[in-house]
Amino acid sequence: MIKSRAAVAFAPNEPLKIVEVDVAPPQAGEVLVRIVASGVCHTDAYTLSGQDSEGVFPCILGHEGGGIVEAVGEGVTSVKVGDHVIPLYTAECRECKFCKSGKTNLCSSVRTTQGKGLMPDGTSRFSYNGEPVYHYMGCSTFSEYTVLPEVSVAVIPKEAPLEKVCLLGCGVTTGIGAVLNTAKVEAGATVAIFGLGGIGLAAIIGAKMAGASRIIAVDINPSKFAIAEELGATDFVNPKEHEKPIQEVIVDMTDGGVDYSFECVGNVQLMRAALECCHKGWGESTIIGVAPAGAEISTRPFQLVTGRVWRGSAFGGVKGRTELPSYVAKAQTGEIPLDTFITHTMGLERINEAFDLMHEGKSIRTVIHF
Ligand code: NAD
Ligand code: AHE
Ligand code: ZN
Repeated sequence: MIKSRAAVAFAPNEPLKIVEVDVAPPQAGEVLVRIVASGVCHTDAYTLSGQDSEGVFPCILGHEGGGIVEAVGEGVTSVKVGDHVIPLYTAECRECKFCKSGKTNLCSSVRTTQGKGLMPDGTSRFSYNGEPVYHYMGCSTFSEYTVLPEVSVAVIPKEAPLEKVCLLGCGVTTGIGAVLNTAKVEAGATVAIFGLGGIGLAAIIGAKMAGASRIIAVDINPSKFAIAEELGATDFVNPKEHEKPIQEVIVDMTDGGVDYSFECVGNVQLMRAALECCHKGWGESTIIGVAPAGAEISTRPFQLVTGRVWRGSAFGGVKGRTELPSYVAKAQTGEIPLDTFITHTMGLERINEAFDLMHEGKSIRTVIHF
């Protein structure tokens, strides 16, 4: 057992508490990682809000981290002590039906226990005062030390600054990957991006990389438009400034609708708008935002009959162990400008401020340093 400073979510809607938890050693096929830095993603706030059907409390949130391997369990071969890693909430075992399909990044190897806040053997490595504390999304990066399955870490070059490339553990990779891997936006296409947080802004980078001719940035918080423009957005729409439904505004702006849209908020009404602003015959909308458990999407089936396509994307369709090193390389050359996303940095003891800044719309990403 080692001691680890961690931000524990003891119950939904309560501030995280910084306490010293006990961390059990990595078991067979597992690794112990010292977290150097972690971003705070809206999904952490979503789970803390109690709306996640997989939220188990008490737990250690956080899934956008970077760290260094401190110990490995029996039989671990692909990672060694001292390796720099990014934890993966979408594992990549390379052996399951999903990994072998070539059609998805949704590996099934550890997903069932991960959704219950447990390691693959059905137990937790974290405890506090002798009581179990649950894992989160297979990562729990709001802890100085965490334990992960070997298949849930991507090894990256030691030169890459962990306090920046941690953002590739979720938000930045998700937005870029959704555009390039899931939607496969082509050069010259028109794109609308709903929601300009870490995910939507990364989707703008993806659209720019793809050579989109027009990138329409949509947000109800106009303070997000400046960064969107810096990253390549060409048009800016604040739904609050329009009487008409926002899908109609975009259809009017684009001679019948966009080729691709992305919902990066988690609002089911906006998901409908994102689908319905797509062009008849070929427009494709990708849902990235996570809606509350129980929420449902709706539209007239006629929207699909007339050629629009509705898709979804998890972690941008990216297979982490194989593909994250190339994202890190692009961050190293500046092609993925991570600095633009990091609006705030702070120590773990201030982590609740990071959630406040997100809810107030004042941050893109806060990076927590350990
Ligand atoms: P964020 O809070 O940083 O950004 C959300 C943005 O949406 C804000 O700028 C906000 O002003 C804007 N917004 C809110 N309501 C709006 C509306 N009605 N119309 C237009 N804009 C609106 O969040 P984030 O970290 O960028 O995450 C965005 C969503 O993506 C969340 O639902 C998160 O859970 C989800 N997510 C999904 C994946 C995945 O793999 N599918 C990965 C990461 C995050
Ligand atoms: N537990 C949630 C599911 C939330 C969800 O959809 N998560 C995304 C990643 S969000 C990262 O910020 C995802 O990858 N989904 C695919 C998967 O396997 O979880 C709920 O609502 O039940
Ligand atoms: Zn996330």
